[in-house]
Amino acid sequence: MRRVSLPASGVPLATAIDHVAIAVSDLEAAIRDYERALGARVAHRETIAEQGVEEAMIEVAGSWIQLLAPLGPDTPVGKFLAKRGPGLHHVALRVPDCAAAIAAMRARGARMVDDAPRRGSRGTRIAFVHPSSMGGVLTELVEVPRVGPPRS
Ligand code: KFV
Ligand code: CO
Repeated sequence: MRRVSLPASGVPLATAIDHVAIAVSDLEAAIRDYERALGARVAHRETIAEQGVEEAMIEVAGSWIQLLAPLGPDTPVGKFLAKRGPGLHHVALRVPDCAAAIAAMRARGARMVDDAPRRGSRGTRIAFVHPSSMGGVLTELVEVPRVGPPRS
């Protein structure tokens, strides 16, 4: 088992906004809209079957906009779209160590969706914090691998 040491209280957990995720029903149409509006190109595409999503990543100022389309209706993004329609789905905060960030947030009373890191896109380790602890915004913790494949 990995040993986890809690960041001291008062030490910020997050080092950057890793990405802001937008739920869309038509990924190709959303890519066209975003590329035209921002004058940017999609830098990375990936299907993450465990999370029931297909993503397209657009780099913005050292961070990403993550366009997310559901793989089916009975997935987190599929249910979100049925209930609320397209829009902001989650904010992702970059952390140095996902397991340590989960432990620290739990110790501070946050309601975690994930008790252990899961596989995210780009080889990341991720965990979700429930929107009820974060002002109604689903929040993702992202540990970017220090070695390994490039980000895009
Ligand atoms: N933002 C804010 N509120 C949300 C929400 C969201 N994205 N999704 C659901 N809710 C609210 C929903 O409106 C409802 O509120 C309550 O949560 C339960 O919704 O006031 P209300 O009406 O009670 P349900 O029943 O529709 O959903 P539930 O089955 O409870 O699941 C909610 C939740 C957050 C636990 C689920 O969506 C989840 O496990 N999400 C984490 C996984 C995920 O979202 N994966 C897709 C992204 S993958 C990704 O970003 C990756 C792979 N990556 O690398 O970045
Ligand atoms: Co995400």
